[in-house]
Amino acid sequence: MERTYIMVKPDGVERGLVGEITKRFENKGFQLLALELKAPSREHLEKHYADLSAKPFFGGLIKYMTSGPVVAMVWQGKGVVKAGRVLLGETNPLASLPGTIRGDFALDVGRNICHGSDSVESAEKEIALWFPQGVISHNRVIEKLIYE
Ligand code: 3AN
Repeated sequence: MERTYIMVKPDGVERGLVGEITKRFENKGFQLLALELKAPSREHLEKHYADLSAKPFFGGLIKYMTSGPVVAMVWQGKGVVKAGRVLLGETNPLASLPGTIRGDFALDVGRNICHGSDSVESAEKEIALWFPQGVISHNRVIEKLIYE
């Protein structure tokens, strides 16, 4: 079953949006496999955002991401990587439709509340980086109400 890494960024935690974001993934039917409030180091975030290291906003991004704790989560379910990105909205919140997390709660690309893996491959890399101890696989009794 597909898994993705979702993270509420420091602005989302500070603004009290952890429950709101988590609720949307639960409502959709996805299954929570891991959740932890973390204060990642600069080095850890530089690994997470390694693909963006040449971007002009990289310094500001790392500074913002170390400005407070984040909530790291792993969600599982059918098509969860792509569907998670749909729930989040576009990178630029102003281009995000109402009904999406960024569309409903954010204005600025540099304060866009949440992160979601952009492919199955990067999801597995990010899950290994943020949860090296592994996640909790468990069977839900409601599975037959969600999947045909
Ligand atoms: P996404 O988070 O939607 O996958 P990425 O991976 O392109 O988008 O960017 C990662 C993060 O870098 C974004 N969530 C945002 O916080 C920041 N970012 C992206 N583009 C910009 C930009 N033009 N200016 C400032 N920050 C940016």
